[in-house]
Amino acid sequence: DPYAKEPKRDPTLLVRSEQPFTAEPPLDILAQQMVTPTDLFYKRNHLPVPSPTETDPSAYKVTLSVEGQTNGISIALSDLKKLPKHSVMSAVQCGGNRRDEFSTVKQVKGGHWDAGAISNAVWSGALLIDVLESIGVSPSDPDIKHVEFIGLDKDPTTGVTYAASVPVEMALDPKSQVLLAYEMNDEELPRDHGFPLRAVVPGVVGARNVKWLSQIKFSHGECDSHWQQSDYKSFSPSVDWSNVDYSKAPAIQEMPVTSTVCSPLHGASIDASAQSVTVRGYAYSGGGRGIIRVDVSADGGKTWHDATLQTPPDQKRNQVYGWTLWEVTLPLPTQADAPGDIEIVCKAVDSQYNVQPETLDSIWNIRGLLNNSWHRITIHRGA
Ligand code: MTE
Ligand code: MO
Repeated sequence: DPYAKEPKRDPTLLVRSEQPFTAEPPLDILAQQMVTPTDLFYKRNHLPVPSPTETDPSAYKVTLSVEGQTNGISIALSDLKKLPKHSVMSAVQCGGNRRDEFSTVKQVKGGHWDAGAISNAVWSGALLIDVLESIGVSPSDPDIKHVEFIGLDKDPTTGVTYAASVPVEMALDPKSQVLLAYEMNDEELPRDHGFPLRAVVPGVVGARNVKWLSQIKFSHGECDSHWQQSDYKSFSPSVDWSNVDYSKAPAIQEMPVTSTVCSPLHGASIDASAQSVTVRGYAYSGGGRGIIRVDVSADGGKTWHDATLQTPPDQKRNQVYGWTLWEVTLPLPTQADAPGDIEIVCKAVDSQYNVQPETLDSIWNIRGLLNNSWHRITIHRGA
């Protein structure tokens, strides 16, 4: 049984799949802290977690190669740890976060996700650019266009390994702070998050943050894995499984601006006489774009209230990789105007004034990816 040696997990997590393991934290807990406690960080494995023998840190190494240049140079984990330790706060978000909402429009294919397939952590490790310098590899050849990250986790039937790539100019830009991370929130990486080493690509969709990292390849072409070529791409709402052409869409990298109401929870009841409610949530945008505003409405978007933002500390403009938490005391419509259910809506604005689309059906796509439409929840006035 390839799943016999899976790690223990926190029972607070809402499990979306047991094998491979996929789980998200309850939203009201998720938005309580800037840094998500490691046990509660969402988990998305496509394959069994590699065994402790395969990931023995004393023998662990990662191989680097440049297409047309080297046969590969291996660096031991212990040597990576001798390089300067760099830390970056970065949210990781799955491209399928908020997938379940799409099914209210039309069925989508993919695992279940509410809005908790995102979490925020401080990652520490060696900068990819420092690693290259330390071994004297410089992929300056203009034909090198991509960096492939290859994991150790294997499909038990096909033997296929998880892998993904990012554009090379982004990976080598010092502002990107691409890390070979061996720590998460100041502790060694847990098994579910890639122990003992993972790629952290700040500002980029979860799928490229390859866990159990074993090889890095500088290549002419993009990674040819299923997850790069035939998944994690989005299409027009009119494209269906009979006419989809995966070669026509680019792989998702930076994700669009999004926000979510995390508390109260959808379906919660409030006091019948309440005149306001405290609403909290997260907001995030990819590519290092910070959040400059979150608007919240209790009347379907006729009137909006500015939330107070808690932005990630010490991050420079266009290098804002952590998420933003927000909170607002939202005045409620009178009982005469809204006697029963109240809909709460939020939308965020990022530093480049990108905004979220209002409707879900306008961005519907077959795999249910990139749902950044206005987030809506309903609460009830108590009896
Ligand atoms: N890396 C490996 N080796 N195997 C995987 O299945 N899943 C990817 C990415 N890296 C995956 C991986 C996906 S789709 C996501 S969303 C993130 O890891 C999830 O990271 P987390 O489990 O640390 O939250
Ligand atoms: Mo993902």
